[in-house]
Amino acid sequence: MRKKVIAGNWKMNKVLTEANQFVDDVVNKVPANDNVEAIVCAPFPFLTSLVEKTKGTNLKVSAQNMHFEDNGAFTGEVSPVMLKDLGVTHVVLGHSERREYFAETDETVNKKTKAAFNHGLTPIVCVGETLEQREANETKGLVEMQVKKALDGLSDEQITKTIIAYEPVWAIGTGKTASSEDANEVCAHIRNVVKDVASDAVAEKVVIQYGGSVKPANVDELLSQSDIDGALVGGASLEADSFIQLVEAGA
Ligand code: G2H
Repeated sequence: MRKKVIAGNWKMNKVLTEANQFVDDVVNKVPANDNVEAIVCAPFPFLTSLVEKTKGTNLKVSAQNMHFEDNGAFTGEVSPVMLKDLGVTHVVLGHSERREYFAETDETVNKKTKAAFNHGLTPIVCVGETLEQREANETKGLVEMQVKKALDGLSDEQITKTIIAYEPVWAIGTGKTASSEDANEVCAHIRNVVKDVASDAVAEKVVIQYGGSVKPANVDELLSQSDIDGALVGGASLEADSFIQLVEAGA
């Protein structure tokens, strides 16, 4: 049985006091069982504090992006070495907002995924189609290409540990959720792609999340699907109560 991974992606929200308060509110409510893993994906300035607060608890802390180089003349960037040194465990890579506004490409996502593993970080790799691509019937082909490029050159062991988040761009922050059947169909397709590039055994183990307007009201239905192993949640992860409801749904 694959565990459910619930990750709250705060995006560019909160200030430090709010971030600290959120973790204080939820940290002891995360169920201590192997069925669910709970992660907060926080902005860089909060990571040190949140790692400190979550030490020895069941709540993990993720960054929302990083550069692929270890260090050097890259003004404004944050490296995997820095994240690992802080005690961060996960990093979101290739989110559609990074692809759209910050020129993230499949090539940089692949470099970052490799860099994450080189430094012992677990990547949460985001893929997904735009509305135009969905309407042109390109969803599966596009997602397949994104997954193949992101995982290119990784070992089977690394692919097993990668978390893949399927986030249809048209469902992000719009209140529109893919139907659970549609979301599951694409997640199942992603699992088949993993079979192709790795093996049946790897595909059976890899965690595939759905993201895009997930909330307490629709999470049960999404998580009940055969190939949806968790959720990457934006808006509904900002409030402590709502985040904990989502985590409990996965437990
Ligand atoms: C998709 C998701 C979190 P939201 O971006 O990554 O955000 O739940 O607000 O659609």
